Amino acid sequence: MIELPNERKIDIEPGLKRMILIELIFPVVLLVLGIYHGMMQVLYRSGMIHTRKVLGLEYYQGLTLHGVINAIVFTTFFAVAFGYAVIRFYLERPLNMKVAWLSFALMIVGTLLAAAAILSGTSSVLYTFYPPLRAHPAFYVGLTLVVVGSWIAFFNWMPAYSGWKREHRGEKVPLAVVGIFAAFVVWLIATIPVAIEIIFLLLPWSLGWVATVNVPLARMLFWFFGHPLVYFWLLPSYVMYYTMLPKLAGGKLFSDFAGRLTFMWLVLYSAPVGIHHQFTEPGISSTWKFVHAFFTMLVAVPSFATAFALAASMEHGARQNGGRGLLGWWKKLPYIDKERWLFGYFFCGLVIFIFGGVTGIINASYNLDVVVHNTSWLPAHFHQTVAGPIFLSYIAMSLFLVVKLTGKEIKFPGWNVWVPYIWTLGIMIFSTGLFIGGAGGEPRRTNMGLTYTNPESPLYHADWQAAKMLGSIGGTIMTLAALIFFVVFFATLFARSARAGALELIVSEPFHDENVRAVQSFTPWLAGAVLLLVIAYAPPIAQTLRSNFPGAPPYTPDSPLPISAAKP
Ligand code: HAS
Repeated sequence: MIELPNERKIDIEPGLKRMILIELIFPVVLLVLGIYHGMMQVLYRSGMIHTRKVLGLEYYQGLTLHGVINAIVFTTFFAVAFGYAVIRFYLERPLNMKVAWLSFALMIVGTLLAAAAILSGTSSVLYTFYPPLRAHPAFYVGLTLVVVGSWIAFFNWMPAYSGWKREHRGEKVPLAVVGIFAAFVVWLIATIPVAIEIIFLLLPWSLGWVATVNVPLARMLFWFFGHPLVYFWLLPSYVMYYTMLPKLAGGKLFSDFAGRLTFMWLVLYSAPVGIHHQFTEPGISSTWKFVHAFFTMLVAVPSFATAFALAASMEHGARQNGGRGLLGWWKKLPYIDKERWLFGYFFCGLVIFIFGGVTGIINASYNLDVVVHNTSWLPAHFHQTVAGPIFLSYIAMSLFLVVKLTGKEIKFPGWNVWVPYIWTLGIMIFSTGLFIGGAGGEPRRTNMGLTYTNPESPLYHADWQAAKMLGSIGGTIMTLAALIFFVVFFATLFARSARAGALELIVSEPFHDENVRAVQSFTPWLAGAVLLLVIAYAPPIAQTLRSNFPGAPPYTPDSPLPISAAKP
């Protein structure tokens, strides 16, 4: 691989290098299983697989594994590993390795506990673990350990951050570090309510200490976590986009301020929006649904700003590469380039995100959401977000860091450059199918797939069949792209090192290096976030606590539902 100008490398402690590598490789290994179960979903829903058992797993069990591995384990491990790389690289200060290994151990033990609970068939509760679906206590304890482990990693970076600030008074903290801190501030805000949900509601219920659970309260606490969670996923991708994409395109970051504002804005607005997942939930008044819908529109603003800032940065790069004319410069970007292969992954993620973003705005509009809520429209939206920019940038950066840290050469570089394009083709076809089906009322999760596709069944829906087929074709293409990626990743991993490994990141210089003090400190944004959270959540939580909902006993989704019972 040739080196890009301004690529900087530093030698890091062998222990830290080893830990970052394991934190990158372990979730990619699990991802093989996660992607496999994604493929099984589309085949099952299309009616091509005529059994509810896949690899010995029931439908909801496989879906739980798919969601938990891809959306929770892979993302959290990557965010921590990438966080370590960014903090160590930019702040150039040693980190406490004992604390780092403690965080690592908790995350690994937590993952194994949750995996064992899912594989035992006792915890098919999906990645949202909504009650009245009840999991084995090991599932909740496992997820809690993963979260606590990631908190400890974040706390470990704080002394390095404050030490750097002390030594560099008056200087701006590097943009990438601000982005990683924003991600983990959002994560901390998000995980406190879900910790309360697990410790006070789900765990005692799962242990049998109480017979029923307060479902509306549990769901509200879950979405208090669930929406900031998506910005926790997005922020590391934005760090890559703002700090690496411009350089890969051949130019500079159009505006440093745009990046800082985006990160701070997401700290402010990521959390007071969770009720937009609950527009159809009884027991929450329309006032609070409106307040959360309003804040949701505000949380989309930095992504619009990002779209313009990144397009301008790419234009700058393309013009440096000789691009001319109003639109002619688009031809001068390194779309298929074995040296700047990261560009293709980042660019494809952005293209997918245009559609994921637009459909997010649709979901945020109450009247439109009631049409698509709980239909297959939703997985289409979230695959164009979490499986678009996030997945592509995370797998790309995992490969990039493995290559740099081990000093290996990428195997099959000619295949590697096509992965993001094949994935994009697949995801666009897949999502189109799911959008069409969802607009026609096709449910998002169902183990009744066979009956929907069987013309003999009273539940047969002729108008969903084309949509299901599109979903399966797209899903198969996505799996093909993932397979190629796995071949490249593991072949590279097992290859011989070509040189000594070092920590390297691509660093874009700013074109406009604005010095706006308002975006240089977390404190006012964090204070604003707490205030908005109190405004947005105190009244609806009080409302839910006052309401007299009966508690719910547990329900197991994979308990056999006789097909005949579905006859009208
Ligand atoms: Fe969402 C549901 C609203 C963003 C993930 N979302 C979900 C769920 C997930 C998810 C997982 O209001 C399902 C949860 C479940 O299981 O039930 N979402 C939004 C809004 C945004 C948004 C307003 N979502 C995300 C992101 C996610 C994510 C990001 C993952 C990381 N979402 C909702 C709502 C629901 C929902 C409702 C609940 C619905 C229901 O009924 O349950 C916004 O943040 C989106 C803003 C984004 C943009 C796009 C900017 C575009 C960019 C690309 C520029 C491209 C360039 C390339 C430069 C405005 C930055 C140019 C190239 C060319 C070729 C032109």
